[in-house]
Amino acid sequence: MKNYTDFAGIYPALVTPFTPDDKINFGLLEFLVNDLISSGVSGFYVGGSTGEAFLLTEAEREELYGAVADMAAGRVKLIAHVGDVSLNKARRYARAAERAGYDAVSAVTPFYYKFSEAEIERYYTGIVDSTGLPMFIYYIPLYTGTAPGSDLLTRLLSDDRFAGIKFTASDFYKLTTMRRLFPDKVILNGFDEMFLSGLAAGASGGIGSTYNLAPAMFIKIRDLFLQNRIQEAQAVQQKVAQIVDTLLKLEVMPATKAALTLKYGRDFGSCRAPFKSVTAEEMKEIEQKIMPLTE
Ligand code: MN9
Repeated sequence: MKNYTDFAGIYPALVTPFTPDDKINFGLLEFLVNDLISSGVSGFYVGGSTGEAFLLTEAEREELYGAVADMAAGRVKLIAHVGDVSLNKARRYARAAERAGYDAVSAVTPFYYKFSEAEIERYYTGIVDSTGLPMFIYYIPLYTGTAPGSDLLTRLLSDDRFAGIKFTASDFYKLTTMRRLFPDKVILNGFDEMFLSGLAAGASGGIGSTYNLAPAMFIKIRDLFLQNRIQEAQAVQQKVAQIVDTLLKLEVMPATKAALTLKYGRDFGSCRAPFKSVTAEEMKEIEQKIMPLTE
């Protein structure tokens, strides 16, 4: 079995900043990428839920992969999220990521239609057949409405081309089982507010939206966990949970961008419609409740 443990680590699910005229703000993205790399992140998860993948055009999504690869310039690992409801589109995105020099791809399960597990299997094997890149299954039943069972996950992960799972769920029993069955694969925790719990269940790191804003807190939680300093890790995790409380209350995607705008004093823009815009009053709430907690 191929060993993927060098993918362990901390990966911001990169936001996609937009200009006031709704174009990708590549200048600001480069600034963010550089700042996060200097904070010590292990890599980036590009074009995921947080990156508003499904609100980008096909051309924008492919351009984004190439742009982030140029910005990162080999300094950190890169995982491209290539998931789509269409297998053919997902394959095209995967090929674009491979051309851009990515280390791995990842994909949500195909959504909207009630695809059978056989169809989901066809989708994942279809994507991995289209490139030489390893795959991280993006397990996020809350958004896709689909929770591939342990049997399907086991079948997929038994294939050497599967590197692991981006596990965005609180079913830590399942995470524990996958960890036991596949010690050489990498499970990356998805819910930031439960990061430490994910590590305790066997995750080797995480991918998250809040990492854009407070990368050091996640690096610290993982370092403390690895040093068995659990109470100190819990204290940082408690602060993260409070940050996420406010982000969830105000809506995670728009509120995360608004917090970045406050943090850097540069305009990350709104999320694309139909996402809401953050009001001045909500901005104040972010400033008062989130910013003092970030480290
Ligand atoms: O990438 C993110 N999940 C989604 C992972 O965007 C669906 C998380 O970082 C959450 O945004 C965060 C808040 O629930 O944990």
